[in-house]
Amino acid sequence: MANYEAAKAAYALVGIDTDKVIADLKKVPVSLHCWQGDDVIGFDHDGPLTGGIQTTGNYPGKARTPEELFADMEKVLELCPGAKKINVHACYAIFEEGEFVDRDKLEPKHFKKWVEFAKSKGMGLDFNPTFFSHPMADSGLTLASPDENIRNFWIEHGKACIRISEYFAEETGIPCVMNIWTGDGFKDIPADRMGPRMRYKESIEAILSEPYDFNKVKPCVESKVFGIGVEAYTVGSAEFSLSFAAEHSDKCMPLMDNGHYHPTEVVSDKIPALLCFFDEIALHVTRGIRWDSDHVVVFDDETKEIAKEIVRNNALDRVYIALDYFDASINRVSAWSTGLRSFQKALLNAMLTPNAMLKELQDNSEFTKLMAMQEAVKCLPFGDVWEQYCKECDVKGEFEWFEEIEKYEAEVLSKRV
Ligand code: RNT
Ligand code: ZN
Repeated sequence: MANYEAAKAAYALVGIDTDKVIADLKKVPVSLHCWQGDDVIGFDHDGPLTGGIQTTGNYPGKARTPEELFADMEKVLELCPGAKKINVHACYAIFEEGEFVDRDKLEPKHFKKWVEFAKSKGMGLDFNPTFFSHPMADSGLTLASPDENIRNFWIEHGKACIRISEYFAEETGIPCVMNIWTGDGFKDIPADRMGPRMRYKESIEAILSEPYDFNKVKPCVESKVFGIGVEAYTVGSAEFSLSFAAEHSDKCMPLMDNGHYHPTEVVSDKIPALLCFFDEIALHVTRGIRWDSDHVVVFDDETKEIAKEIVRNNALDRVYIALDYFDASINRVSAWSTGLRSFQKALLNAMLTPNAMLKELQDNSEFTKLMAMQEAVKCLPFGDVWEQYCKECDVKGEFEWFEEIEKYEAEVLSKRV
């Protein structure tokens, strides 16, 4: 408490009201991806994860059933401060005993348990059609396939997902972001790069022809540079996806995943570029080490910079923030919580930055002082405000929450054999 009072005074000197920042941050939703809990497997198939993405590691205790996944997510929610949404993938459909329908036939009722879970916590839901880990995706092409049957199957899946997204929005009263990502591409040099892209364009347009209210359902297209086994060519490249979203900005938006660019490109710089043209954009926050490795998000420089670009451009209500990482080599509940807590820290750090003062220095070309002040800001007592934020959110502090993980592992996860 004394620490917080001292921190509050230190921030007041640079014009920041820490009480207001804490109150404001409590309202910013971050979407928590359900797929960290079971290595992106889901409940509708027995096969492996495909589509150019991979989890590595074999840490014991992964969730095998909806009940286990819900229990694990509940633990994460309890350990992390701030407002949350839950991000569900279509392969996490929950069927009745003995029931099964394929992805093109999914209905809202298959996600009723997700709605109940979200409603019980006052949270919204986001959604994703699953265009991978399925026999109809085995050729490496789904919406871009030259085979009309395959394309139509996946178009029907996309349309079903729009209906499910609308159901989520209506049930929770909170808009549902529905992200379209496929791993469509080729391992080696293609003979035709444009044909698949034209088919992809028409297929996504066909999905978006399903009627929906854009105030409730927010479809996005996620671009990518390459995937494992799909190194030479990706249909939904950056230029393709951005152009698609621009041409259809009345009914969809672009989604940037910060693992999906060349290693020296940064999404933090792309956020303000896109905000000049799009009313709303969406993000997948991840941490790529050398490639789109989807390591757990930590409180590192680029994560901080991403949050800063959202906050200092006053775009907290224009950027839909979702997490997207999966580590199977460590305790999954801890991985989940570390990532969410880290992004919360990045948001808090951005909101505690004297952005107006720094901007003025830039606009006045006072670059020497700007550098000195940016370094000085790094020494403000951020940690004390973070502890206060956790306390106000009824969540354990930085050196306490891990005890809960150890307890949960001993009592719950280790018994899953
Ligand atoms: C893959 C994309 C995509 C997936 C999820 C599971 O590279 O980032 O968003 O991670 O759909
Ligand atoms: Zn992603």
